[in-house]
Amino acid sequence: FAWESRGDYTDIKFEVLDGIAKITINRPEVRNAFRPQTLFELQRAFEIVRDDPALGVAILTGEGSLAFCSGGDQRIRGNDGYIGDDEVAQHGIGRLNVLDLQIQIRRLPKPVIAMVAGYAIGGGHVLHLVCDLTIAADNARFGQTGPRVGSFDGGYGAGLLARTVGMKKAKEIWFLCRQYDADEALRMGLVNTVVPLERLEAETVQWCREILALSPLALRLLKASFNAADEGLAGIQQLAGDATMLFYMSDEAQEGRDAYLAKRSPAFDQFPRRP
Ligand code: 1HA
Repeated sequence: FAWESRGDYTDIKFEVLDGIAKITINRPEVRNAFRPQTLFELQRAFEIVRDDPALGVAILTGEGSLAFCSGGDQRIRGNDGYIGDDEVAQHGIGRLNVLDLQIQIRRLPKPVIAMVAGYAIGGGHVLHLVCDLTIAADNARFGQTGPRVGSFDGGYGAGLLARTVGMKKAKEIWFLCRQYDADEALRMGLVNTVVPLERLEAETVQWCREILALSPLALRLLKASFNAADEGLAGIQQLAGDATMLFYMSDEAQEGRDAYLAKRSPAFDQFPRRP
């Protein structure tokens, strides 16, 4: 595929093609483990995906075929989080900023597909989990390691996993820290499909193209609806925000605005009180 590179990043690659954004974690020497900088760059890229009306779907992936992402870079894990080289880190303060990225992916009003070759492990496993769909290569391996390395993600990592594969299986995954191959992941509903490694990108792009042929607003409202109950008031806020956007597009809402600006009483009588 003729991906067109966008922006200037050190830890990721951001590319686009015909309405598809491809965001690649680019630290293959550590199985695409992330550091704070990686996550800041991912957030910047996803912000662009959200804001660019020409982009309708995003792929999140890892560089190379050995790993999607192996979670937090344990070499720079301090005693309170992951320590980068930014201003905050100069004070010896660590971050857990993958949590911000998780929320951003969940809230992004466009579908996000995890394209997984090799390991999706630890915090990297949670990243595929928060994506809307996951397409796995036949060499993919999934698992959590938290209790082995002294960590846990009791938020989406635990709760969303239980909603995805069921409570018993989610507890097994977290309590035993085993690895699961692509077929096992497919059987437990953790991924949408499994394809030969050499077909991974072609298949993922095909799924993206099918999505791009569909109504953007319908997809947006569906994603918000799927997530709303689990997000509590923030989920209701997102859905209600979409309702507000649609309402703004109506004559009725525009009458309210126009009347205010014209300093006259709004003429809402012309609009039906619907059953
Ligand atoms: O739980 C959280 C959080 C929870 C709440 C809030 C925020 C959180 C943020 C992060 C996390 C976490 O991600 S905790 C979990 C951290 N990750 C892990 O425990 C996975 C560690 N890695 C592995 O288990 C394995 O490397 C692997 C199964 C992914 C791949 O195994 P493989 O193919 O045998 O390769 P391996 O030789 O182990 O790794 C290749 C190189 O990459 C090694 O470096 P080298 O010896 O060549 O110098 C290895 O050390 C490095 N590497 C791999 N993963 C990481 C890593 N280096 C740093 N951090 C890593 N995560």
